[in-house]
Amino acid sequence: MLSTTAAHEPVTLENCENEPIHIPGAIQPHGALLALDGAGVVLAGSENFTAITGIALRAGDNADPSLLGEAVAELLEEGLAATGPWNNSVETMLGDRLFDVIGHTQDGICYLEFELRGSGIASFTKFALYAQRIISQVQLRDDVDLLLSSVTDEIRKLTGYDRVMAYRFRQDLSGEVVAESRREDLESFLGQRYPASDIPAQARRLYIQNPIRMIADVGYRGSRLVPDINPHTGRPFDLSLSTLRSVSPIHCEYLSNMGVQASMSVSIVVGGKLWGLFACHHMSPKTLPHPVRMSFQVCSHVCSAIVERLEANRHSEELHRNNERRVALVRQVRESEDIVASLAAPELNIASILSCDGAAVMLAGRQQSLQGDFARLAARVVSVLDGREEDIFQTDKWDHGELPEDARYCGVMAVRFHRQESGWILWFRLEQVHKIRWGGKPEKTVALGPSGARLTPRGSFDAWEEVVRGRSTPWGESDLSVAEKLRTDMAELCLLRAGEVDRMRQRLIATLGHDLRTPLQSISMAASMLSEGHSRTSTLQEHINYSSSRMERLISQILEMSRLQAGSGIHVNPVETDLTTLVQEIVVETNIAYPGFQIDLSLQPAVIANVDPDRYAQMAVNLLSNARHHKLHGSPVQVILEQDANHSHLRVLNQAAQLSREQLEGLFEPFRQVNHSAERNRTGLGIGLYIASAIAEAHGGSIAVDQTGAGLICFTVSLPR
Ligand code: BLA
Repeated sequence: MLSTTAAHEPVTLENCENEPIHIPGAIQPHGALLALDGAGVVLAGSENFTAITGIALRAGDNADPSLLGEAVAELLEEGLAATGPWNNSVETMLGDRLFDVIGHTQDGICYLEFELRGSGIASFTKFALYAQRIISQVQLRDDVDLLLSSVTDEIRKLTGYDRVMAYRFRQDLSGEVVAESRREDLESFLGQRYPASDIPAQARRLYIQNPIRMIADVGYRGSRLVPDINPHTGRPFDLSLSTLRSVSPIHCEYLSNMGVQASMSVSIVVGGKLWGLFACHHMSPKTLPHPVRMSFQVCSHVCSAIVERLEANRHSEELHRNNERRVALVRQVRESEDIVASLAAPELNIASILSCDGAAVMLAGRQQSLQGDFARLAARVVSVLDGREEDIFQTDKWDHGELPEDARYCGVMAVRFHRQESGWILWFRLEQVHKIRWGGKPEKTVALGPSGARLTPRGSFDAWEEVVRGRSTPWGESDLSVAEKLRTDMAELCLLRAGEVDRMRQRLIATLGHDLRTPLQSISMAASMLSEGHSRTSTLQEHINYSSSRMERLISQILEMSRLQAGSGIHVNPVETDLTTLVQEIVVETNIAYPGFQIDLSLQPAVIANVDPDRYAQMAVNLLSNARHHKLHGSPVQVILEQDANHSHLRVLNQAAQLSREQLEGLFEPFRQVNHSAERNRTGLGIGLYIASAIAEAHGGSIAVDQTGAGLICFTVSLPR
């Protein structure tokens, strides 16, 4: 065996991937090779060329048709005439022996490879029939694993290898034997894992260019190309597409450590990427004739196409399902003022759009968790991610280090949708302790191998079980795609809201200028009267108190408003509250503040619910204030409190001017009253109902308005108890 690295630095643990396997300068000796330039002049031939083919041709000779025989001469002529990439083959007798002559072009060089057809090969009709059967069978399968296992069975019948495996690459490029058909006396490799470095990157890349690799006898002595440098270019010959290419000696060593004498593999390419391999082993030397290899390749192609279809179907079904939920979630958020609360709403939320064991949303210092309390975990993750550039992050092995109780959540996916306000959506997955059956201990060792003191592939392939901790189920492509899309949607929504906030702010400033002027004027007037020694001090005091509390109310509404508009919502602290008493107190206070304002009460006794009492009071006050301003002159306001199994209902009714449906719907939008109410609400900004609806929403409840034909308008707040 030749060391393919003779002209290069020796292969070590570090440079395994640097071995230039495409330019070994030699071929396997079960065939012979000729490289010709565009004029049909021999650039190089394998040392064994004449011995194998009986044709006397050397570098520098013109490839005379009379020497090559008619069939090969025609093949060569076709190859030389080809303008683009070309390959073809013929079956021909050279002397008294049957050959497959396989031609291809690369970099303007025409390569002819002569493979001796062994004796005792069954009729090719049989192989064609096998291939046909495999293809018709695989088309019926709708499950990738079943498909691969029936194909490995059939391929073993087709090719006669002792072991045929379907080897599937995982995300980390390690591989797993997912289907196997083997000679009965051989131990099974099914389910075993092999590290990525067993098939280094350049070897994987080569599979995309050239789907087949056959090693006829791992103990071979390679046959050199003479010369091994192209005299026209001064560069070695690129044998990437050759069928006889001499393979990596390290890999041969690996196979013989496994007890394997001959191997063959065919790539399974899905979506342009190397998805897996059919890998065959034989315990004695074995050459698979070119036509059978081609049947194998066709089967593998069909199989790849079906795997691609099945995977694409699965992927698109999953994506479709998750996307539908995502679209609904975004709609829900769009219709709500409170981004955080609506992303974490009870029914439809971030945890329902992809599979996870918990989720959290953070925005402007607010946090809400789903399926557990993730406040601390989320804060920690975000503190790490906030400093980074990227807006999307995922891992299946987050190391929580000093937070042992959180360490179980090692799957983290995070998307940032708001940079300034640190808006993040996070999903968590629990640790999945699992076992991997490695085909031998995955460490590489440096030892004295047949090719000297250097890295040797491991000598033992005894299955070795590794218990993997600190890992979750990895996030899949469709998880990532849904998360990415949600991020974009939310970022857009925030941008849109920012624009709205800007417009709102301008209107607010204009309104403020007007509304704050009145109480300010009263105060300064009262103050100047006081300083002039006015006698009715108590009335003036009252005046000042009234005006400054109005200002306070305006200012607190503005603050509330800007928080709501920033999307950070209203924060509530629910505690068990006696609503009957609370509403009663509010009504009494209102009566004191507005003598003559008639309120008819109908309160069900002992309505108890989990609410934030301050917020609830604020909401009730806003509703009463709205009723007071818009009721028809002289008509009373009715307040009803009742409950059913799950909800408390607060109703505020008053007789009012008939409103259109559109006006009714607009009542909860800020500033609407400013726009179309003739009689301006002179004490507020017209955002009382807007805030009331945000409070109801923050409690997980709702607010509704209705008007009967008789003009009776009814606001109903329903909160879960
Ligand atoms: C190539 N390694 C390969 C190939 C396979 C494997 C299938 C393709 C060639 C072939 O079909 O034989 C790996 N074979 C496996 C595995 C199983 C199997 C995992 O049967 C499991 C049952 N390999 C090493 C180390 C190096 C290495 C340490 O273990 C490098 C220092 C290299 N493997 C290596 C190289 C090739 C290879 C360079 C390409 C061989 C070539 O095409 O020249």
